Amino acid sequence: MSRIVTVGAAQLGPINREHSRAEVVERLLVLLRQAAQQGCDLVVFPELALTTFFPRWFVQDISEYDHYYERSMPNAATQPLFDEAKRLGIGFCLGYALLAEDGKRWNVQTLVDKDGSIVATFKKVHIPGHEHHEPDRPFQHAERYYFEPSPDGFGVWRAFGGLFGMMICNDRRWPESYREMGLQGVEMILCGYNTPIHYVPDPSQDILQGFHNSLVMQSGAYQNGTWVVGVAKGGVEEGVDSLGQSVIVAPSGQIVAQAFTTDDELIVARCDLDWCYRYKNTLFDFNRYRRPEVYQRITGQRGAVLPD
Ligand code: CDV
Repeated sequence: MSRIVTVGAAQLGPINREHSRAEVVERLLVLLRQAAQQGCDLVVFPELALTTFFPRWFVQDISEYDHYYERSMPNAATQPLFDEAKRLGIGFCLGYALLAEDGKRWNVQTLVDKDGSIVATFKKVHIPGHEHHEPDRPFQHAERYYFEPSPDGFGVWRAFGGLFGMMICNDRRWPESYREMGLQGVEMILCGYNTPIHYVPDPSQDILQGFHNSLVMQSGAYQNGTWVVGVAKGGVEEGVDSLGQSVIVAPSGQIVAQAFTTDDELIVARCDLDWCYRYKNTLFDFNRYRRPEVYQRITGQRGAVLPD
């Protein structure tokens, strides 16, 4: 038996602050059409795929940056993407900043089915960086100023003939993200990211960015018997160099496709969702082997508590 979902990871190169939504959507359409030509059922775009990664700058009055947020999805700027995807019969997953009606600000990804209907909108759970201006940094990572952490956690939804989950960028570094979805039977996790190469709090990690990127997604895939699709916005954006290396990872933990540029680039893989059960039904048979009764610290405490 096999259930094939052909997925495209549509990596983007830089988006600068002067690029309009229309210009960006035109780039997304090019990638969407390439994906359709290559037989994709679904194409995944990066985190904050409609704008530059604006948390690299701090503004005292947050409303000055309201133009970087969407008020609804779809909207006038993204309707052409929804229309073309529906015409081509291809689903997509799109990351963007959302300013909700109640004034809350979220970093989200929306999963859209082949008929143009919205499957789900996921809000980023782990918000990295800092809350306040840190003038000594060469660039800011003020995501904790611009976004709230999701109170909803990690859902899994039925779509494309399988079980789909989402996470956004920093979420991919945390084993809890994958396991929360693994415990709902996830078969494919979609993850957009923007990862600056230079990690200001500890530059010794700069050279390891690519290694850490694949390390976490490969282990998360394997330990939960799931496909993982990681999609970058890479390249030098407004002077900040960001990681490319978008990947499609099999439930074995093997990388089956990887981007080799840091620009707009589509990578494609035919993913058999039934391959997940080689892992879910054997080594990672959760029901048989997990020991939740001895894992209570995982939800009971946040930071490490050292022994006496
Ligand atoms: N956009 C991100 O979440 N970036 C983080 C950086 C700050 C480390 C990441 O985990 O890649």
